[in-house]
Amino acid sequence: MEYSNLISQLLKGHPRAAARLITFVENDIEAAEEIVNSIYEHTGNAYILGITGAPGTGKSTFISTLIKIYVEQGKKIGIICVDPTSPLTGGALLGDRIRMKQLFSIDNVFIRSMANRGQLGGLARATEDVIKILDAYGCDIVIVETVGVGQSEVDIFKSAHTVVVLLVPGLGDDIQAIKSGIMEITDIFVVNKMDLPGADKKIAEIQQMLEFKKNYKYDSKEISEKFAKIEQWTPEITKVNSKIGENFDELLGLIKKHKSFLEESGVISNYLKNRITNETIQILKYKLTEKVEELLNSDKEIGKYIDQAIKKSLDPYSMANLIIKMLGLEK
Ligand SMILES: Nc1nc2c(ncn2[C@@H]2O[C@H](COP(=O)(O)OP(=O)(O)OP(=O)(O)O)[C@@H](O)[C@H]2O)c(=O)[nH]1
Ligand SMILES: [Mg+2]
Repeated sequence: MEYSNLISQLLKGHPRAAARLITFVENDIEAAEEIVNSIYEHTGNAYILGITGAPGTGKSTFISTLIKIYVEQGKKIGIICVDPTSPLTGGALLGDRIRMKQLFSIDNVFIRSMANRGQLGGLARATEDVIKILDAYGCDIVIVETVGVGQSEVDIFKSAHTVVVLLVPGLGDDIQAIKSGIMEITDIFVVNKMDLPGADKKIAEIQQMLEFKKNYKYDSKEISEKFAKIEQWTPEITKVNSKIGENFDELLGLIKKHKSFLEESGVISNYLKNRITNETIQILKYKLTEKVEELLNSDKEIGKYIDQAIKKSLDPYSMANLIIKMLGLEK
């Protein structure tokens, strides 16, 4: 098999093999398929932390401090910086990467940036594959960092065991900046920059927001089934100073508490079910779209439908239903 050499190096913990395999899964879905097929049985050991926050809330500083503590504990860490808004790997992320790499030895910390450069099957699919590679590589913890915007993040965070959202003292703009879908899957709110005035006020604002949300968020059956964890877990709120590592003991305690909750409540099995379902949907969306596009470009029958649609004797919904029938997918 084409990738077997690289995969055996990956499983032995060679960072260059990890880097190369990641490039393959980002750029080539057939490669992704082959690679994931081979490494899948070696995954499932990493704890996945999703971290988000509006620009400037201190994500990079926070993550650096977190990595430092985990590395001191002897853990191997993978960091995936996802920027769904940037057409290219952003300068800021790249700067962070260089700074972080200077801070840590390459053996224990693996950092990778991903941006939305037309990845096949979407960013969530690619991120999920990169998580698997870092898992098989032997990372104890994989941190997925994103900026606080967009639906793709909600999809990305469906892979995370624990979702941490950073906010800062001051006006509530940062709360506004986080999409409501993210709020609903947040396990721990962290008010960063606790050294600045207003940290406790921000904590009170978050509490208030959660109270307000509690009244309607569980009404949505779809959401509660998708994220059963939110029914049983009340999001924790804490404050830290990422610059000097103040109050990180408490934060780490909360992450541990959430991990124990997942395991002891049995919600972990629901999490796994959701994660696998979500991932499969991402892959299917890509594969089915590809199949349909193939059909649209090659099949004469469909050419006729398109002509009919132009003449207004067939509408696009009816045409889509006909295509579903042609694919043998009708109920
Ligand atoms: N006072 C104070 N400043 C902090 C703290 N954490 C981070 N900062 C500062 O806040 C600024 C932004 O921090 P970053 O870590 O770059 O924030 P970020 O969220 O990664 O920013 P983007 O990558 O641009 O989205 C920097 O000047 C940090 O030094 C903190 O706990 N207290
Ligand atoms: Mg940053």
